[in-house]
Amino acid sequence: MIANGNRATLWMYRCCSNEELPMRQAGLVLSLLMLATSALAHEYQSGDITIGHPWSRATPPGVDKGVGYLTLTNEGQEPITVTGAASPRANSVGIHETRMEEGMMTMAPVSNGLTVAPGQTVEFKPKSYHLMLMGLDQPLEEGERVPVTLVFDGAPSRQVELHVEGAGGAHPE
Ligand SMILES: [Cu+2]
Repeated sequence: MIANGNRATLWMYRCCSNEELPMRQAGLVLSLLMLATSALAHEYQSGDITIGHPWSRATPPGVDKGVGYLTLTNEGQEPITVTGAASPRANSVGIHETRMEEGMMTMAPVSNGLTVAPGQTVEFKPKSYHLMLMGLDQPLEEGERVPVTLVFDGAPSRQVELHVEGAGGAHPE
């Protein structure tokens, strides 16, 4: 963002194109997937945080970035912050936010983590917050379970499994 504008733009484009491209096909299969994903609903508990339905999308050949979506619900009395994530399948896992700026879809890393207030739920979902798996060792395939460890301030770290849905997959929102 500071000195190397061109590189930052390219990187953002590649990252975003991976996240947003499959959305174009999502409408056709949405109703089918709503049936499918309801059968796969799964959640995890870590301290006062509940991690709901972690999922991802299959990645096309030659793309080494994948996404992760889930919900975080804070059932406690104190704020809980997700400060980072890691996966054995990726070189690194970032917390990103996609948003509209001047009619363009852009995305940026969330620095200093994402805080969930007591009683609140934060959704990681398409066109919003997401985990970005960077440097995948191999493509994510539909039906696969991808382990991701979430690191919290205010709750113990927790390993969850992303259920990989089809490339056009969209979770009912
Ligand atoms: Cu991203």
